[in-house]
Amino acid sequence: MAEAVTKEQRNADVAMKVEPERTDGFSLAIDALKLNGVKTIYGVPGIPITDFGRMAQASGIRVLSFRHEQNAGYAAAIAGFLTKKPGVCLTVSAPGFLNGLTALAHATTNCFPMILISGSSEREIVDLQQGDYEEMDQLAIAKPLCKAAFRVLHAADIGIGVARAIRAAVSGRPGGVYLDLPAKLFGQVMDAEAGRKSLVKVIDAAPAQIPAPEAIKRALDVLRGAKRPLIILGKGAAYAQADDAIKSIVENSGAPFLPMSMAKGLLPDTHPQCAGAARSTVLKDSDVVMLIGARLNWLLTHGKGKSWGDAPKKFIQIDIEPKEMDSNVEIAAPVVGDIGSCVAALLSGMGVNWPAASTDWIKAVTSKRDENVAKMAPRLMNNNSPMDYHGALGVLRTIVKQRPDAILVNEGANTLDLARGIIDVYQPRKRLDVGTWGVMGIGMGYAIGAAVETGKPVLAVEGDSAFGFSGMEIETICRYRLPVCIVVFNNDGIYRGTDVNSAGTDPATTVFVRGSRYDKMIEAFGGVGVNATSPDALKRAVNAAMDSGNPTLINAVIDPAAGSESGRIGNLNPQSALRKK
Ligand SMILES: Cc1ncc(C[n+]2csc(CCOP(=O)(O)OP(=O)(O)O)c2C)c(N)n1
Ligand SMILES: [Mg+2]
Repeated sequence: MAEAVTKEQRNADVAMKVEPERTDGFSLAIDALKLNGVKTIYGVPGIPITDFGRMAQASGIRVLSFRHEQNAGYAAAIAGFLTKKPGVCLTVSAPGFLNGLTALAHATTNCFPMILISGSSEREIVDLQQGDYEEMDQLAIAKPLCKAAFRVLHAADIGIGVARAIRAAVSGRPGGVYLDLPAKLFGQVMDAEAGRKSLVKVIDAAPAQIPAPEAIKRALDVLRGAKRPLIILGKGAAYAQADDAIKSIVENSGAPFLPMSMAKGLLPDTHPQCAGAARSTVLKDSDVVMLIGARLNWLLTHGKGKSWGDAPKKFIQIDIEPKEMDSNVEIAAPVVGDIGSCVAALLSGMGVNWPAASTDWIKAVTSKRDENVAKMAPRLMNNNSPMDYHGALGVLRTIVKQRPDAILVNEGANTLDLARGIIDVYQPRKRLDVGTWGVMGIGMGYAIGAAVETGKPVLAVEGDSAFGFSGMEIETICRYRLPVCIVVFNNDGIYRGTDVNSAGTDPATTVFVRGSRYDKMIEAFGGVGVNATSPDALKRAVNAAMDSGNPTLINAVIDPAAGSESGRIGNLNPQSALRKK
Protein backbone atom coordinates (compact mmCIF):
# COMPACT_ATOMS: atom_id res chain seq x y z
CA MET A 1 0.00 0.00 0.00
CA ALA A 2 2.77 2.40 1.04
CA GLU A 3 4.53 1.44 -2.17
CA ALA A 4 1.41 2.27 -4.28
CA VAL A 5 1.04 5.75 -2.74
CA THR A 6 4.64 6.49 -3.47
CA LYS A 7 4.15 5.52 -7.09
CA GLU A 8 1.08 7.73 -7.38
CA GLN A 9 2.97 10.57 -5.89
CA ARG A 10 5.77 10.06 -8.29
CA ASN A 11 3.32 10.05 -11.19
CA ALA A 12 1.73 13.25 -9.93
CA ASP A 13 5.13 14.85 -9.65
CA VAL A 14 5.93 13.92 -13.20
CA ALA A 15 2.55 15.19 -14.39
CA MET A 16 3.13 18.51 -12.67
CA LYS A 17 6.49 18.90 -14.28
CA VAL A 18 5.20 18.00 -17.71
CA GLU A 19 1.95 19.98 -17.49
CA PRO A 20 2.92 23.64 -17.89
CA GLU A 21 1.39 26.11 -15.49
CA ARG A 22 -1.58 27.87 -17.08
CA THR A 23 -3.50 31.03 -16.49
CA ASP A 24 -6.77 32.48 -17.79
CA GLY A 25 -8.44 35.74 -18.74
CA PHE A 26 -9.90 36.22 -15.25
CA SER A 27 -6.48 36.04 -13.62
CA LEU A 28 -4.68 38.04 -16.28
CA ALA A 29 -7.15 40.91 -16.03
CA ILE A 30 -6.78 40.95 -12.24
CA ASP A 31 -3.00 40.69 -12.42
CA ALA A 32 -2.85 43.51 -14.99
CA LEU A 33 -4.91 45.82 -12.76
CA LYS A 34 -2.89 44.96 -9.66
CA LEU A 35 0.41 45.39 -11.46
CA ASN A 36 -0.71 48.93 -12.25
CA GLY A 37 -1.72 49.78 -8.72
CA VAL A 38 -5.51 49.45 -8.98
CA LYS A 39 -6.66 48.97 -5.42
CA THR A 40 -10.41 49.47 -5.69
CA ILE A 41 -13.13 48.50 -8.13
CA TYR A 42 -16.62 50.03 -7.95
CA GLY A 43 -19.34 48.03 -9.67
CA VAL A 44 -22.42 45.83 -9.81
CA PRO A 45 -22.05 42.06 -10.34
CA GLY A 46 -23.80 39.85 -12.90
CA ILE A 47 -23.10 37.80 -16.06
CA PRO A 48 -20.31 37.77 -17.25
CA ILE A 49 -18.31 39.52 -14.52
CA THR A 50 -19.57 38.01 -11.22
CA ASP A 51 -16.64 35.63 -10.83
CA PHE A 52 -14.23 38.31 -11.99
CA GLY A 53 -15.40 40.53 -9.12
CA ARG A 54 -15.20 37.65 -6.65
CA MET A 55 -11.71 36.70 -7.75
CA ALA A 56 -10.55 40.32 -7.72
CA GLN A 57 -11.83 40.61 -4.14
CA ALA A 58 -10.11 37.34 -3.16
CA SER A 59 -6.88 38.66 -4.68
CA GLY A 60 -6.89 41.68 -2.38
CA ILE A 61 -8.47 44.34 -4.57
CA ARG A 62 -11.25 46.12 -2.71
CA VAL A 63 -14.42 45.46 -4.71
CA LEU A 64 -17.39 47.56 -3.68
CA SER A 65 -20.80 46.45 -4.90
CA PHE A 66 -23.37 49.14 -5.55
CA ARG A 67 -27.11 49.08 -6.17
CA HIS A 68 -26.89 50.84 -9.54
CA GLU A 69 -23.96 51.15 -11.95
CA GLN A 70 -24.35 54.89 -12.42
CA ASN A 71 -23.48 55.44 -8.78
CA ALA A 72 -20.56 53.03 -8.97
CA GLY A 73 -19.42 55.01 -12.00
CA TYR A 74 -19.64 58.32 -10.16
CA ALA A 75 -17.64 56.81 -7.31
CA ALA A 76 -14.95 55.74 -9.80
CA ALA A 77 -15.00 59.16 -11.47
CA ILE A 78 -14.43 61.03 -8.22
CA ALA A 79 -11.80 58.50 -7.18
CA GLY A 80 -9.98 59.55 -10.35
CA PHE A 81 -10.25 63.23 -9.47
CA LEU A 82 -9.04 62.69 -5.92
CA THR A 83 -6.12 60.37 -6.68
CA LYS A 84 -4.91 61.27 -10.21
CA LYS A 85 -5.23 57.56 -10.99
CA PRO A 86 -8.08 56.13 -13.03
CA GLY A 87 -11.06 55.07 -10.93
CA VAL A 88 -12.34 51.72 -12.13
CA CYS A 89 -16.01 50.84 -12.58
CA LEU A 90 -17.08 47.29 -13.46
CA THR A 91 -20.43 46.44 -15.03
CA VAL A 92 -22.30 43.71 -16.86
CA SER A 93 -23.24 43.98 -20.54
CA ALA A 94 -25.85 46.15 -22.29
CA PRO A 95 -28.05 47.64 -19.51
CA GLY A 96 -25.31 47.65 -16.87
CA PHE A 97 -22.91 49.15 -19.39
CA LEU A 98 -25.41 51.85 -20.32
CA ASN A 99 -26.02 52.63 -16.65
CA GLY A 100 -22.30 53.13 -16.19
CA LEU A 101 -21.91 55.11 -19.38
CA THR A 102 -23.47 58.31 -18.02
CA ALA A 103 -20.76 58.41 -15.38
CA LEU A 104 -18.08 57.72 -17.98
CA ALA A 105 -19.30 60.61 -20.12
CA HIS A 106 -19.46 62.76 -17.00
CA ALA A 107 -15.86 61.84 -16.14
CA THR A 108 -14.78 62.78 -19.66
CA THR A 109 -16.60 66.12 -19.58
CA ASN A 110 -15.09 66.92 -16.21
CA CYS A 111 -11.59 65.66 -17.14
CA PHE A 112 -11.49 62.97 -14.45
CA PRO A 113 -9.54 59.80 -15.23
CA MET A 114 -11.82 56.78 -15.13
CA ILE A 115 -12.02 53.35 -16.74
CA LEU A 116 -15.36 51.66 -17.31
CA ILE A 117 -14.79 47.94 -17.71
CA SER A 118 -17.86 46.13 -19.00
CA GLY A 119 -18.35 42.51 -19.81
CA SER A 120 -19.93 42.02 -23.21
CA SER A 121 -21.75 39.31 -25.14
CA GLU A 122 -20.44 37.11 -27.93
CA ARG A 123 -19.03 39.14 -30.80
CA GLU A 124 -20.13 36.64 -33.46
CA ILE A 125 -23.74 36.89 -32.31
CA VAL A 126 -23.70 40.61 -31.56
CA ASP A 127 -22.26 41.50 -34.95
CA LEU A 128 -24.82 39.40 -36.79
CA GLN A 129 -27.52 40.83 -34.50
CA GLN A 130 -28.80 37.38 -33.70
CA GLY A 131 -30.22 38.31 -30.34
CA ASP A 132 -27.67 37.26 -27.73
CA TYR A 133 -28.25 37.68 -24.01
CA GLU A 134 -27.76 41.40 -23.34
CA GLU A 135 -26.69 41.99 -26.91
CA MET A 136 -25.20 45.36 -27.71
CA ASP A 137 -22.32 46.78 -29.72
CA GLN A 138 -20.96 48.45 -26.62
CA LEU A 139 -17.65 49.57 -28.07
CA ALA A 140 -19.35 51.56 -30.84
CA ILE A 141 -21.77 53.16 -28.39
CA ALA A 142 -19.07 54.10 -25.90
CA LYS A 143 -16.69 55.66 -28.44
CA PRO A 144 -18.27 59.08 -28.95
CA LEU A 145 -18.89 59.47 -25.22
CA CYS A 146 -15.40 58.98 -23.87
CA LYS A 147 -11.78 59.82 -24.52
CA ALA A 148 -10.82 56.36 -25.81
CA ALA A 149 -12.43 52.93 -26.12
CA PHE A 150 -10.74 49.55 -26.48
CA ARG A 151 -11.78 45.92 -26.77
CA VAL A 152 -9.63 42.91 -25.95
CA LEU A 153 -10.31 39.67 -27.82
CA HIS A 154 -7.33 37.53 -26.80
CA ALA A 155 -6.09 36.76 -23.31
CA ALA A 156 -2.55 37.54 -24.46
CA ASP A 157 -3.65 41.13 -25.16
CA ILE A 158 -5.18 41.84 -21.74
CA GLY A 159 -1.95 43.38 -20.46
CA ILE A 160 -1.72 45.75 -23.39
CA GLY A 161 -5.43 46.55 -23.22
CA VAL A 162 -5.29 47.52 -19.56
CA ALA A 163 -2.09 49.53 -20.13
CA ARG A 164 -3.65 51.44 -23.02
CA ALA A 165 -6.74 52.18 -20.96
CA ILE A 166 -4.71 53.51 -18.03
CA ARG A 167 -2.47 55.68 -20.15
CA ALA A 168 -5.36 57.07 -22.17
CA ALA A 169 -7.28 57.94 -18.99
CA VAL A 170 -4.56 59.86 -17.16
CA SER A 171 -2.21 61.32 -19.77
CA GLY A 172 -2.75 64.74 -21.31
CA ARG A 173 -6.21 65.99 -20.37
CA PRO A 174 -7.61 63.16 -18.26
CA GLY A 175 -10.92 61.55 -19.14
CA GLY A 176 -13.06 58.45 -19.29
CA VAL A 177 -11.93 55.28 -21.08
CA TYR A 178 -14.06 52.30 -21.98
CA LEU A 179 -12.57 48.80 -21.86
CA ASP A 180 -14.69 46.06 -23.39
CA LEU A 181 -14.00 42.55 -22.12
CA PRO A 182 -16.14 39.93 -23.89
CA ALA A 183 -17.43 37.01 -21.79
CA LYS A 184 -15.35 34.46 -23.71
CA LEU A 185 -12.13 36.31 -22.92
CA PHE A 186 -12.35 35.56 -19.20
CA GLY A 187 -12.34 31.82 -19.82
CA GLN A 188 -9.48 31.80 -22.33
CA VAL A 189 -6.50 29.83 -21.07
CA MET A 190 -2.85 30.35 -21.90
CA ASP A 191 0.61 29.44 -20.65
CA ALA A 192 1.18 31.19 -17.35
CA GLU A 193 4.72 32.28 -18.08
CA ALA A 194 3.70 33.78 -21.43
CA GLY A 195 0.77 35.38 -19.61
CA ARG A 196 3.05 36.97 -17.03
CA LYS A 197 5.28 38.29 -19.80
CA SER A 198 2.28 39.76 -21.61
CA LEU A 199 1.46 42.08 -18.72
CA VAL A 200 2.52 45.71 -19.02
CA LYS A 201 3.40 48.00 -16.17
CA VAL A 202 2.67 51.53 -17.31
CA ILE A 203 5.73 53.69 -16.69
CA ASP A 204 5.12 57.40 -16.18
CA ALA A 205 1.44 57.18 -17.09
CA ALA A 206 0.93 60.95 -17.18
CA PRO A 207 4.24 62.39 -18.39
CA ALA A 208 4.93 65.99 -17.45
CA GLN A 209 4.15 68.38 -20.29
CA ILE A 210 6.53 71.26 -19.98
CA PRO A 211 5.35 74.62 -21.31
CA ALA A 212 7.48 76.48 -23.83
CA PRO A 213 9.71 79.19 -22.28
CA GLU A 214 8.33 81.78 -24.76
CA ALA A 215 4.81 80.99 -23.63
CA ILE A 216 5.82 81.57 -20.01
CA LYS A 217 7.53 84.85 -20.87
CA ARG A 218 4.52 86.03 -22.87
CA ALA A 219 2.18 85.18 -20.01
CA LEU A 220 4.31 87.00 -17.46
CA ASP A 221 4.56 90.05 -19.72
CA VAL A 222 0.77 90.20 -19.97
CA LEU A 223 0.37 89.71 -16.24
CA ARG A 224 2.99 92.35 -15.44
CA GLY A 225 1.11 94.86 -17.57
CA ALA A 226 -2.12 94.35 -15.62
CA LYS A 227 -3.67 97.16 -13.61
CA ARG A 228 -6.49 95.02 -12.30
CA PRO A 229 -5.39 91.36 -12.45
CA LEU A 230 -7.62 88.42 -11.57
CA ILE A 231 -6.73 84.75 -11.19
CA ILE A 232 -9.43 82.15 -11.76
CA LEU A 233 -8.75 78.68 -10.37
CA GLY A 234 -10.61 75.77 -11.94
CA LYS A 235 -10.95 72.16 -10.89
CA GLY A 236 -8.03 71.32 -13.18
CA ALA A 237 -5.89 73.27 -10.71
CA ALA A 238 -7.31 71.23 -7.86
CA TYR A 239 -6.73 67.99 -9.78
CA ALA A 240 -3.06 68.86 -10.40
CA GLN A 241 -2.13 68.52 -6.71
CA ALA A 242 0.32 71.40 -7.16
CA ASP A 243 -1.23 73.07 -4.12
CA ASP A 244 1.85 74.84 -2.74
CA ALA A 245 2.94 76.24 -6.10
CA ILE A 246 -0.56 77.49 -6.86
CA LYS A 247 -0.79 79.16 -3.49
CA SER A 248 2.60 80.79 -4.06
CA ILE A 249 1.70 82.10 -7.48
CA VAL A 250 -1.51 83.65 -6.19
CA GLU A 251 0.24 85.19 -3.20
CA ASN A 252 3.26 86.42 -5.19
CA SER A 253 1.03 88.04 -7.77
CA GLY A 254 -1.04 89.78 -5.10
CA ALA A 255 -4.05 89.43 -7.43
CA PRO A 256 -7.55 88.65 -6.22
CA PHE A 257 -8.50 85.08 -7.02
CA LEU A 258 -11.81 83.47 -7.81
CA PRO A 259 -12.13 79.74 -7.18
CA MET A 260 -14.51 77.77 -9.34
CA SER A 261 -16.70 75.45 -7.34
CA MET A 262 -14.40 72.43 -7.01
CA ALA A 263 -11.29 74.61 -6.77
CA LYS A 264 -12.55 76.11 -3.52
CA GLY A 265 -10.11 75.37 -0.73
CA LEU A 266 -6.95 75.41 -2.88
CA LEU A 267 -6.49 78.58 -0.91
CA PRO A 268 -9.00 78.97 1.92
CA ASP A 269 -12.15 80.90 1.01
CA THR A 270 -11.26 83.15 3.93
CA HIS A 271 -7.90 84.10 2.36
CA PRO A 272 -7.49 87.91 2.12
CA GLN A 273 -7.14 87.69 -1.68
CA CYS A 274 -10.25 85.52 -2.18
CA ALA A 275 -12.79 87.35 -4.33
CA GLY A 276 -15.50 84.69 -4.13
CA ALA A 277 -17.90 87.15 -2.51
CA ALA A 278 -17.07 89.88 -5.05
CA ARG A 279 -17.47 87.76 -8.16
CA SER A 280 -19.41 90.25 -10.29
CA THR A 281 -16.96 93.05 -9.48
CA VAL A 282 -13.85 91.11 -10.40
CA LEU A 283 -15.32 89.67 -13.60
CA LYS A 284 -16.48 93.09 -14.77
CA ASP A 285 -13.59 95.27 -13.72
CA SER A 286 -10.48 93.13 -14.14
CA ASP A 287 -8.24 93.90 -17.13
CA VAL A 288 -6.10 90.74 -17.16
CA VAL A 289 -7.50 87.35 -16.24
CA MET A 290 -5.26 84.37 -15.66
CA LEU A 291 -7.15 81.07 -15.90
CA ILE A 292 -5.47 78.15 -14.18
CA GLY A 293 -7.16 74.85 -15.09
CA ALA A 294 -10.47 76.63 -15.66
CA ARG A 295 -12.32 76.65 -18.98
CA LEU A 296 -14.27 79.57 -20.37
CA ASN A 297 -17.47 77.54 -20.70
CA TRP A 298 -21.01 78.40 -19.59
CA LEU A 299 -19.94 78.48 -15.95
CA LEU A 300 -17.93 81.60 -16.79
CA THR A 301 -20.49 82.81 -19.36
CA HIS A 302 -17.98 81.99 -22.12
CA GLY A 303 -15.68 84.87 -21.13
CA LYS A 304 -17.91 87.52 -22.66
CA GLY A 305 -21.22 89.34 -22.36
CA LYS A 306 -22.73 91.46 -19.64
CA SER A 307 -21.12 89.76 -16.66
CA TRP A 308 -17.65 90.45 -18.07
CA GLY A 309 -18.26 94.20 -18.54
CA ASP A 310 -17.30 96.44 -21.45
CA ALA A 311 -13.66 97.18 -20.67
CA PRO A 312 -11.15 95.29 -22.87
CA LYS A 313 -9.66 92.22 -21.23
CA LYS A 314 -6.67 90.07 -21.86
CA PHE A 315 -6.73 86.40 -20.98
CA ILE A 316 -3.85 84.20 -19.95
CA GLN A 317 -4.88 80.57 -20.00
CA ILE A 318 -3.05 77.64 -18.48
CA ASP A 319 -4.34 74.29 -19.65
CA ILE A 320 -2.95 70.94 -20.73
CA GLU A 321 -5.18 70.83 -23.81
CA PRO A 322 -4.03 73.08 -26.69
CA LYS A 323 -7.50 72.96 -28.26
CA GLU A 324 -8.88 74.73 -25.22
CA MET A 325 -7.20 77.97 -26.29
CA ASP A 326 -9.45 80.48 -28.11
CA SER A 327 -12.45 78.20 -27.53
CA ASN A 328 -14.68 81.16 -26.69
CA VAL A 329 -12.59 84.34 -26.79
CA GLU A 330 -9.09 85.26 -27.89
CA ILE A 331 -6.39 84.09 -25.50
CA ALA A 332 -3.57 86.65 -25.39
CA ALA A 333 -1.17 84.31 -23.66
CA PRO A 334 -1.81 80.58 -24.02
CA VAL A 335 0.31 78.40 -21.75
CA VAL A 336 -0.01 74.75 -22.68
CA GLY A 337 1.31 72.10 -20.36
CA ASP A 338 0.43 70.24 -17.21
CA ILE A 339 -0.65 72.62 -14.49
CA GLY A 340 2.13 71.65 -12.09
CA SER A 341 4.87 72.29 -14.67
CA CYS A 342 3.25 75.51 -15.91
CA VAL A 343 2.78 76.96 -12.47
CA ALA A 344 6.34 76.04 -11.46
CA ALA A 345 7.71 77.75 -14.60
CA LEU A 346 5.60 80.86 -14.04
CA LEU A 347 6.67 81.01 -10.44
CA SER A 348 10.35 80.87 -11.23
CA GLY A 349 9.86 83.46 -13.99
CA MET A 350 8.18 85.79 -11.53
CA GLY A 351 11.25 85.86 -9.34
CA VAL A 352 11.22 87.60 -5.99
CA ASN A 353 10.52 91.18 -6.99
CA TRP A 354 7.16 90.86 -8.64
CA PRO A 355 5.38 94.24 -8.45
CA ALA A 356 2.52 94.39 -5.95
CA ALA A 357 -0.99 94.65 -7.39
CA SER A 358 -2.46 98.15 -7.35
CA THR A 359 -3.82 99.05 -3.94
CA ASP A 360 -6.84 100.78 -5.47
CA TRP A 361 -7.86 97.56 -7.17
CA ILE A 362 -7.32 95.44 -4.06
CA LYS A 363 -9.27 97.95 -1.97
CA ALA A 364 -12.16 98.01 -4.43
CA VAL A 365 -12.41 94.21 -4.41
CA THR A 366 -11.98 93.87 -0.66
CA SER A 367 -14.59 96.45 0.19
CA LYS A 368 -17.13 94.86 -2.16
CA ARG A 369 -16.38 91.46 -0.67
CA ASP A 370 -16.68 92.68 2.92
CA GLU A 371 -19.92 94.48 2.09
CA ASN A 372 -21.44 91.31 0.61
CA VAL A 373 -20.23 89.13 3.47
CA ALA A 374 -21.68 91.56 6.03
CA LYS A 375 -25.00 91.63 4.19
CA MET A 376 -25.24 87.85 4.33
CA ALA A 377 -24.11 87.39 7.95
CA PRO A 378 -27.39 88.01 9.82
CA ARG A 379 -29.33 85.75 7.47
CA LEU A 380 -27.01 82.88 8.30
CA MET A 381 -27.73 83.20 12.00
CA ASN A 382 -31.52 82.88 11.85
CA ASN A 383 -33.05 80.02 13.81
CA ASN A 384 -36.33 79.83 11.87
CA SER A 385 -38.41 76.67 11.87
CA PRO A 386 -39.13 75.40 9.30
CA MET A 387 -35.68 76.38 8.18
CA ASP A 388 -34.79 78.52 5.20
CA TYR A 389 -31.66 77.76 3.20
CA HIS A 390 -29.59 80.43 4.92
CA GLY A 391 -30.40 79.30 8.45
CA ALA A 392 -29.59 75.67 7.64
CA LEU A 393 -26.48 76.49 5.62
CA GLY A 394 -25.22 78.90 8.28
CA VAL A 395 -25.02 75.96 10.66
CA LEU A 396 -23.25 73.73 8.12
CA ARG A 397 -20.82 76.54 7.35
CA THR A 398 -19.72 76.63 11.00
CA ILE A 399 -19.44 72.85 11.15
CA VAL A 400 -17.20 72.73 8.07
CA LYS A 401 -15.06 75.51 9.53
CA GLN A 402 -14.55 73.39 12.64
CA ARG A 403 -13.92 70.23 10.61
CA PRO A 404 -11.90 71.46 7.63
CA ASP A 405 -10.70 68.02 6.62
CA ALA A 406 -14.21 66.66 6.08
CA ILE A 407 -15.21 66.29 2.45
CA LEU A 408 -18.28 68.20 1.32
CA VAL A 409 -20.41 66.63 -1.41
CA ASN A 410 -23.11 68.92 -2.77
CA GLU A 411 -25.93 68.71 -5.32
CA GLY A 412 -29.37 70.20 -5.93
CA ALA A 413 -30.47 73.53 -7.34
CA ASN A 414 -30.94 76.03 -4.50
CA THR A 415 -29.22 73.54 -2.20
CA LEU A 416 -26.21 73.61 -4.52
CA ASP A 417 -26.03 77.26 -5.49
CA LEU A 418 -26.53 78.62 -1.99
CA ALA A 419 -24.23 76.10 -0.32
CA ARG A 420 -21.50 76.91 -2.83
CA GLY A 421 -21.58 80.55 -1.84
CA ILE A 422 -22.16 80.12 1.89
CA ILE A 423 -20.02 77.18 2.99
CA ASP A 424 -16.36 78.19 3.04
CA VAL A 425 -13.84 75.50 2.14
CA TYR A 426 -10.40 75.49 3.72
CA GLN A 427 -8.42 72.68 2.11
CA PRO A 428 -7.89 71.51 -1.49
CA ARG A 429 -10.23 68.91 -3.01
CA LYS A 430 -12.69 69.05 -0.14
CA ARG A 431 -15.65 70.23 -2.18
CA LEU A 432 -17.08 67.77 -4.71
CA ASP A 433 -20.15 68.66 -6.69
CA VAL A 434 -22.21 68.43 -9.86
CA GLY A 435 -19.37 69.68 -12.09
CA THR A 436 -19.51 70.90 -15.66
CA TRP A 437 -22.92 69.47 -16.52
CA GLY A 438 -24.72 70.41 -13.34
CA VAL A 439 -25.77 66.79 -13.16
CA MET A 440 -28.08 65.42 -10.45
CA GLY A 441 -27.19 61.98 -9.15
CA ILE A 442 -23.52 62.26 -8.22
CA GLY A 443 -24.29 62.46 -4.49
CA MET A 444 -24.05 59.00 -2.98
CA GLY A 445 -21.50 57.73 -5.54
CA TYR A 446 -19.22 60.67 -4.77
CA ALA A 447 -19.77 60.26 -1.03
CA ILE A 448 -18.80 56.59 -1.18
CA GLY A 449 -15.83 57.17 -3.51
CA ALA A 450 -14.55 60.03 -1.37
CA ALA A 451 -14.89 58.12 1.91
CA VAL A 452 -13.20 55.03 0.47
CA GLU A 453 -10.35 56.83 -1.26
CA THR A 454 -9.49 59.32 1.47
CA GLY A 455 -10.68 57.72 4.71
CA LYS A 456 -12.04 61.15 5.67
CA PRO A 457 -15.55 61.85 6.93
CA VAL A 458 -18.01 63.00 4.28
CA LEU A 459 -20.83 65.52 4.62
CA ALA A 460 -23.26 65.25 1.70
CA VAL A 461 -25.57 68.24 1.37
CA GLU A 462 -28.36 67.15 -0.94
CA GLY A 463 -31.51 68.66 -2.38
CA ASP A 464 -34.43 66.26 -1.86
CA SER A 465 -34.72 65.79 -5.61
CA ALA A 466 -30.98 65.42 -6.09
CA PHE A 467 -30.80 62.81 -3.34
CA GLY A 468 -33.48 60.73 -5.03
CA PHE A 469 -31.24 60.02 -8.02
CA SER A 470 -28.84 57.90 -5.96
CA GLY A 471 -30.71 57.44 -2.66
CA MET A 472 -30.70 53.64 -2.70
CA GLU A 473 -26.94 53.71 -2.17
CA ILE A 474 -27.53 54.52 1.49
CA GLU A 475 -27.72 50.74 1.83
CA THR A 476 -24.21 50.57 0.33
CA ILE A 477 -23.02 53.24 2.77
CA CYS A 478 -24.48 51.26 5.68
CA ARG A 479 -23.14 47.93 4.37
CA TYR A 480 -19.56 49.20 4.24
CA ARG A 481 -20.05 51.30 7.41
CA LEU A 482 -18.74 54.44 5.74
CA PRO A 483 -18.45 57.71 7.70
CA VAL A 484 -21.01 59.56 5.61
CA CYS A 485 -23.50 62.09 6.97
CA ILE A 486 -26.22 62.99 4.48
CA VAL A 487 -28.28 66.12 4.99
CA VAL A 488 -31.37 66.15 2.76
CA PHE A 489 -32.66 69.68 2.27
CA ASN A 490 -36.31 68.69 2.14
CA ASN A 491 -38.37 71.48 0.64
CA ASP A 492 -40.97 69.06 -0.79
CA GLY A 493 -39.71 69.26 -4.33
CA ILE A 494 -37.59 70.47 -7.19
CA TYR A 495 -36.68 74.15 -6.57
CA ARG A 496 -39.65 74.56 -4.19
CA GLY A 497 -42.57 72.55 -2.95
CA THR A 498 -45.35 74.99 -3.61
CA ASP A 499 -46.08 74.51 -7.31
CA VAL A 500 -49.72 73.86 -8.27
CA ASN A 501 -50.97 72.02 -11.34
CA SER A 502 -53.37 74.44 -13.01
CA ALA A 503 -55.31 71.50 -14.50
CA GLY A 504 -56.00 70.38 -10.95
CA THR A 505 -55.58 66.62 -11.36
CA ASP A 506 -52.08 65.21 -10.80
CA PRO A 507 -49.59 66.96 -8.54
CA ALA A 508 -47.53 69.70 -10.21
CA THR A 509 -44.43 68.45 -12.02
CA THR A 510 -41.96 69.84 -9.52
CA VAL A 511 -43.51 68.74 -6.20
CA PHE A 512 -43.05 65.58 -4.14
CA VAL A 513 -45.02 63.97 -1.31
CA ARG A 514 -45.34 66.68 1.32
CA GLY A 515 -43.57 66.17 4.60
CA SER A 516 -41.61 63.11 3.44
CA ARG A 517 -39.34 61.57 6.06
CA TYR A 518 -36.13 60.66 4.26
CA ASP A 519 -34.52 59.91 7.63
CA LYS A 520 -36.64 56.77 7.94
CA MET A 521 -35.07 55.30 4.81
CA ILE A 522 -31.65 54.82 6.35
CA GLU A 523 -33.09 53.22 9.47
CA ALA A 524 -34.11 50.28 7.27
CA PHE A 525 -30.41 49.51 6.83
CA GLY A 526 -29.23 50.12 10.37
CA GLY A 527 -28.08 53.70 9.87
CA VAL A 528 -29.04 56.67 12.04
CA GLY A 529 -31.99 58.77 10.91
CA VAL A 530 -32.78 62.23 12.34
CA ASN A 531 -35.62 64.60 11.52
CA ALA A 532 -34.31 68.15 12.07
CA THR A 533 -36.73 71.07 11.98
CA SER A 534 -34.49 73.88 13.25
CA PRO A 535 -30.88 75.00 12.71
CA ASP A 536 -30.07 74.08 16.32
CA ALA A 537 -31.38 70.57 15.86
CA LEU A 538 -29.52 70.28 12.55
CA LYS A 539 -26.28 71.35 14.19
CA ARG A 540 -26.61 68.79 16.96
CA ALA A 541 -27.43 65.98 14.54
CA VAL A 542 -24.56 66.72 12.12
CA ASN A 543 -22.01 67.05 14.91
CA ALA A 544 -23.16 63.76 16.44
CA ALA A 545 -22.88 62.05 13.06
CA MET A 546 -19.42 63.44 12.36
CA ASP A 547 -18.22 62.53 15.86
CA SER A 548 -19.49 58.96 15.67
CA GLY A 549 -18.69 58.28 12.01
CA ASN A 550 -21.97 56.33 11.82
CA PRO A 551 -23.84 56.42 8.52
CA THR A 552 -26.49 59.07 9.15
CA LEU A 553 -29.27 60.69 7.17
CA ILE A 554 -30.74 63.94 8.46
CA ASN A 555 -34.05 65.08 7.02
CA ALA A 556 -33.64 68.87 7.21
CA VAL A 557 -37.11 70.39 6.93
CA ILE A 558 -36.87 73.46 4.69
CA ASP A 559 -39.70 75.91 4.06
CA PRO A 560 -41.23 74.72 0.73
CA ALA A 561 -41.54 78.35 -0.39
CA ALA A 562 -37.89 79.24 0.29
CA GLY A 563 -36.23 78.30 -3.00
CA SER A 564 -36.29 79.88 -6.42
CA GLU A 565 -36.79 78.31 -9.86
CA SER A 566 -33.56 76.58 -10.99
CA GLY A 567 -31.62 78.11 -8.08
CA ARG A 568 -29.20 80.72 -9.42
CA ILE A 569 -29.42 79.73 -13.10
CA GLY A 570 -33.10 80.40 -13.80
CA ASN A 571 -31.98 82.70 -16.63
CA LEU A 572 -31.03 79.60 -18.65
CA ASN A 573 -34.69 78.48 -18.92
CA PRO A 574 -35.97 79.15 -22.44
CA GLN A 575 -38.63 81.85 -22.61
CA SER A 576 -41.22 82.28 -25.34
CA ALA A 577 -42.20 85.78 -26.33
CA LEU A 578 -45.78 84.50 -26.20
CA ARG A 579 -45.63 83.41 -22.57
CA LYS A 580 -43.57 86.08 -20.85
CA LYS A 581 -43.77 85.57 -17.09
C1 LIG B 1 -29.56 64.09 -14.41
C2 LIG B 1 -30.31 65.36 -14.23
N1 LIG B 1 -31.66 65.36 -14.36
C3 LIG B 1 -32.36 66.49 -14.18
C4 LIG B 1 -31.73 67.67 -13.89
C5 LIG B 1 -32.54 68.95 -13.73
N2 LIG B 1 -32.45 69.42 -12.35
C6 LIG B 1 -31.64 70.44 -12.01
S1 LIG B 1 -31.68 70.74 -10.40
C7 LIG B 1 -32.81 69.52 -10.11
C8 LIG B 1 -33.30 69.22 -8.73
C9 LIG B 1 -33.42 70.43 -7.87
O1 LIG B 1 -34.18 70.14 -6.74
P1 LIG B 1 -33.52 69.79 -5.35
O2 LIG B 1 -32.42 68.84 -5.54
O3 LIG B 1 -34.60 69.35 -4.43
O4 LIG B 1 -32.89 71.17 -4.92
P2 LIG B 1 -33.65 72.46 -4.38
O5 LIG B 1 -33.57 73.53 -5.44
O6 LIG B 1 -35.09 72.08 -4.13
O7 LIG B 1 -32.94 72.85 -3.16
C10 LIG B 1 -33.16 68.90 -11.28
C11 LIG B 1 -34.13 67.78 -11.39
C12 LIG B 1 -30.32 67.64 -13.79
N3 LIG B 1 -29.61 68.73 -13.52
N4 LIG B 1 -29.65 66.48 -13.94
MG1 LIG C 1 -35.80 70.41 -3.17
